[in-house]
This record gives sequence, structure tokens and C-alpha cells, in this order.
Amino acid sequence: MSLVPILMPSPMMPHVVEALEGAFALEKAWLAPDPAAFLAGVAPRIRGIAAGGHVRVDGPLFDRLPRLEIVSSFGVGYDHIDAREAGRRGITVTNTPDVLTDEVADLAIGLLLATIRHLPQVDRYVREGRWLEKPYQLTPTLRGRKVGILGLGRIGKAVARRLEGFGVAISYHGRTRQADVPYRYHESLLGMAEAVDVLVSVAPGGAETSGIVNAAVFRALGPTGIFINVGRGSVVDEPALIEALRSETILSAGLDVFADEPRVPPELIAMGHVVLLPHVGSASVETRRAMGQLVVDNLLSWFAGEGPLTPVPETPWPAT
Ligand code: A2R
Repeated sequence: MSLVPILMPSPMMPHVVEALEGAFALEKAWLAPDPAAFLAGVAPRIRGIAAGGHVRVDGPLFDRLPRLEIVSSFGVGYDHIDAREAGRRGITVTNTPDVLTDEVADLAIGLLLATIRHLPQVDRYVREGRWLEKPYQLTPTLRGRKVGILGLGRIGKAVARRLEGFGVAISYHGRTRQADVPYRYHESLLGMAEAVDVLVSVAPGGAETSGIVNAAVFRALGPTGIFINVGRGSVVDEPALIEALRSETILSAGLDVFADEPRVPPELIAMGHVVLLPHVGSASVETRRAMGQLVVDNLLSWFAGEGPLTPVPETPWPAT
């Protein structure tokens, strides 16, 4: 029996490649000297995609893959995939939720504390021998703060649970009020920004959230305000964030995600009062391994006729 052809447009972790090579005919497009010609050759046969990185998977690609059944994507965010269009065409999309929730929530707390208590700056201070001259300046505090979470989903809730241990007031904004959470709901993001002095964004990317954290939100957050982003860079109007930091409209920011990764605006790099991370929310050996395994397991399950393990809401299973 011939193996099912699976397209891998961009490189993925070695254990994912190995596992898929053992079970499928894996077509590694990125290794081809001419990827476009390569794709044209294999396209009529492809029945699944293993999608890593941020390669766009959308209508024009679907048009070229007449036998495509499933897109198994690495990561919980899938704004680089047109899942609605996939749904319309009967193509299933899967992501890797849950296995990274705690890891990203841990990182969000670390980033919040690093930003408020200047952890990268004080580390540099010691290394530069400046402690010998005088103690480091006093920092702002998390004590007494009100934290607003934009996107109280799986990760947002895990962040909130951790924050409960820090004794801070917690509220949230999303499109819908959730009945069974003990946190205050704000119908509008602007209203929440007015009420809090830390805004943590864990909302997904995509057209609906594009630029919703904007200049007005930063003005509402105010001069003691701290903005933490572990969701998607596209959720923020980045020039407005830069201006808010430059003009001290807000106090500081801790950012793990950016609008045009891995390019970080030089204005942010030049600022000493922001903490910048290279999108490492889920980036531990164990968690990235589990995410990769889920990419593999979704494909194995699908082609064993058992349906997807973690379909995205736009392509529910069983199909409705
Ligand atoms: O809006 P709701 O009530 O469905 O809440 C979801 C919220 N959300 C939004 N909030 C405000 N405006 C929107 N247009 C909007 N769209 C969605 O984001 C929900 O509470 C949250 C997403 O939660 P989950 O789907 O459980 O995702 P998870 O696993 O927490 O990951 C969140 C994001 C990923 O999409 C990646 O971009 C990133 O974290 O790694």
C-alpha cells in the first residue's frame, strides 16, 4: 500500500520530521532547490499538510491541492491559516492547544515580574560592575495593582490562576462574559484599560483583533500602566505602543510577540525600560516536543479514520 503524501512547507522539529517520515510520504518543500516547481509536482497528490512556522496556508494554496483533507498546524495560534476558508472546502484544521497552556502562563508571569522589577536591567547592572558604585534604583511594584486580561481563554485563565497567588485584583475582557469565573468582566477593552494598571494580552491574532490595543487603550491604561503581550503582536498597534512608551503615556511593557517577527522595531530595542523576548512563551524542550507530537498525532488519527484530535472551532469534528 502506498504511503499518504503529506506536505511540509517549512522546517519542523527533527522528531516531528522523523515521526512523519515513518508513517507518511513526507514532501519537504523547503529542501527543494526550486520550492515552487517542487510544489507544482507534488500538489495533485497531497492529502495533508504539517504546518510549522508562519507559512500562509489559505485559498490560493488550497486551490493547488485538490486532494487536501487536513492541515495539522504547530502552535495554538493559527492566524496564518485561513481556517474559515478551509472549513468551507471541507478541509480540517488542527492546532496544538492545552499542551502549552501552563508553559505560556508561566512565561507571562515571569515577563510581568521581569518588567515591573527590572530583572534584565538589574542583571546587566551586576555584570557591568555598577553595584560596586551604588545600589540599583528602586523599582515599581506589583503590590496593589489591578490586572486586566485580554482573552480569558485557556492561557488567560492559567495566567489568572497564577495571579491569584500574587494577591492582585483580576478582571478580563473578551467578546463574551463567562459565567463560571470569579473575575470582573469588562464589556469593552477601553473600559477595562481605564480600570486597571496592568494589561496582559493573551488574545489570538487575525482580522478581528488586529490593532485593538491602540493609542486610546494606552491612554486609558495611564502613566503607571504596564502592558504585557504573550498572545500575538498583531493585536497591538505597534507604532502607538512605541509612542505611548516614548511619551510616558504608559510606564513600560514586556513583549514576547511582535507585529513582524523576528524583526523587532529599533525604537523598542533602544528603550531601556521595556523587556523584549523572542517569542519564547512555549519554548521549553518538553513543551515544544509535546506540541510537535500533537501535530503528528492529529495526522495519524485522521489517516487512521479516527478524526482529528484537536480541530479548531472553524472546522468542527464531526463536521456539522
Ligand atoms: O472573545 P471570547 O469570549 O471568545 O474569548 C476569547 C478571546 N478572544 C477575544 N477577545 C476579545 N476580542 C476578540 N475579538 C477576541 N477573540 C477571541 O481570546 C478567548 O477567551 C481567548 C482565546 O482563548 P483560547 O481560544 O482558549 O486560546 P488559548 O489557548 O488561550 O491561546 C490564546 C492565544 C493563541 O491564539 C495564540 O495567539 C497565543 O495565545 O499563543
